[in-house]
Amino acid sequence: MLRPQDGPTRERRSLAGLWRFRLDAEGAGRTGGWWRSPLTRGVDIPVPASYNDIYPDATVRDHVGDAWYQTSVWVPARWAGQRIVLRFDAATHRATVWVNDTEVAEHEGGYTPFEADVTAHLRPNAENRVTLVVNNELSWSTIPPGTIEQRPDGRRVQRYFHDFFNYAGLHRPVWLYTTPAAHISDITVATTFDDSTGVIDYRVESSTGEAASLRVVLRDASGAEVAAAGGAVGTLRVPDVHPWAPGDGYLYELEASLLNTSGEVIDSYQQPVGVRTVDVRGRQFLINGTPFYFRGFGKHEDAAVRGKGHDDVLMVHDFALLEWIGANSFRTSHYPYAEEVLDYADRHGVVVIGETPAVGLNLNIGGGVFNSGKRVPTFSPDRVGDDTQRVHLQAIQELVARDKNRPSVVLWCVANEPDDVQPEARDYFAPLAAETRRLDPTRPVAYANALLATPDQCVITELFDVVLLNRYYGWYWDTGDLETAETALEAELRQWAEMHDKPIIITEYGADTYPGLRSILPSPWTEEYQTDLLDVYHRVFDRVDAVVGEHVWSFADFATMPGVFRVDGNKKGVFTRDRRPKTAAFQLRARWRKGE
Ligand code: GCB
Repeated sequence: MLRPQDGPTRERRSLAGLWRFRLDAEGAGRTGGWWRSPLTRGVDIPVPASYNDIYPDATVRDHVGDAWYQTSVWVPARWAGQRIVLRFDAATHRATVWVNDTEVAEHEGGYTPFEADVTAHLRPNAENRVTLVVNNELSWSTIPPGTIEQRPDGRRVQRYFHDFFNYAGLHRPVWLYTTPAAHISDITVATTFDDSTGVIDYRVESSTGEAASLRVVLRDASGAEVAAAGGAVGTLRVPDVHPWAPGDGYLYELEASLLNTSGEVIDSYQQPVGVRTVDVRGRQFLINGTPFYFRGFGKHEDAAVRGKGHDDVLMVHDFALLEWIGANSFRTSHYPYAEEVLDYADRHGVVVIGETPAVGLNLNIGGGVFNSGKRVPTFSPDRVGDDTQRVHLQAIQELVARDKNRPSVVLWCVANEPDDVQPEARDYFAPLAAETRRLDPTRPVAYANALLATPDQCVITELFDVVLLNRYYGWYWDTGDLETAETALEAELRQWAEMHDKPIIITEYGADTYPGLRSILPSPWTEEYQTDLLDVYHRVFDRVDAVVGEHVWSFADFATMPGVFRVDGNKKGVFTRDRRPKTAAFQLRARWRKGE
């Protein structure tokens, strides 16, 4: 699915702003037809944003069920005769959409875009009503999964197994955009090198099939044409190519044009292209044939008031902090991030591990904390089963479809900390790994492993290309004892390297830290304990060759569901939630920018 863009044949309009909003815990709107008339009894709600924290009202924050959004939009007369598309960059976790009185779209999954051709349902030169009902319930057949508890007073409470707040709503931009009736519908590029020549295989899909002809032109960053070709599928060669590389987000622009029989342009689309390769060789992770070492963080889309609402201000600030601290990469834990974030990473040479929303598929971990005692099976027909797998597969397909052309994305992470000890995990994950590779043969595939599955116990590592480890020695294990942590971590990493000849990226390590809490003695939650723990891990990483990356958990403090292990959220941030540095920020900066 192509993103909306302005151009000679296309126009887009953002529907950001204040919409009408009404909670509907009883589901009355679906039977009562709330899309048919103005939501008069609603309140104002900003789009994009999570709705949970906008009003100081626990019924809004903890709402479970449907929530209605409505706006009206003027469709200009000049759009008559164009194809008009309504696109939601995300609706968390599922939505149904109406334009005026007609249902136009339904979508499952909270972090990937969906759209509908609404040409037949909009009136040009008139106000049109757009209504959406978004539902935030998590169950065994959703990704991420969850369960709903009924309290004695009748309230429904959402439970889930992941460690971040279940924010919901319209987190990302909403667009109305036009294309010509005959239009380009998708573009796929894959890049390699032939010595210093960049080789770009492209495929352009259009609504006309073979009926019209296609032409592609590639321009460099100065706008100069460097290659051109005809046909829907082909190869462009760029002598003395300027590669896309970490720290050097050089992008070419591929212009695809759909031509009618007289050679006139019917539709055109500009697709940025970064020329780079990614390979896993032995224990190395190579970008453009050069070993790459990941320095950075697992992040969240999370901020006060906005929740998971995309905000350009915070996004640019976060990227500026990544640069300040010397990070070269991050993981979109634990869901695909807004496309604006990936655009920025592409343009600035920041490396990304793209993750699906498959988090919490492990009943032996609850809210980020390990359960003690007997193991509980996760994969079974009445828990994480076929329905979950089908939705998981859809989440992978939509993520790859969305981000396949992005040079910044170098690795797909299909799940975070699933139960990878239970034997049934293999049957669950084998088709998912295979399908990810089929959809995108150009990128390695991985999942993030939790400490419950050491290399001798894990049943799915063989299915994947890279070992991603989330490790909390000295925190959840051997709390307060960093000497034991150091020995245990090193022993385990060496075991991984011996048993699986694959690169290892530590995708999480860290300690909750209350800013301003200080201690001379090793004391969890203090700023010193966080820096001491990071030091321990860094010493070990530097001794184990197979480690090709370190992503601290987490970039910034973030909201979680309430819990006795959480003080106003998860405090493992190197920055606070409002992006002030803890002592660890300066320590990481010294390590990651050493020698500059
Ligand atoms: C993990 C999870 C992450 C949690 C973190 C923690 O292993 O992947 O989502 O937030 O631990 O802080 O417990």
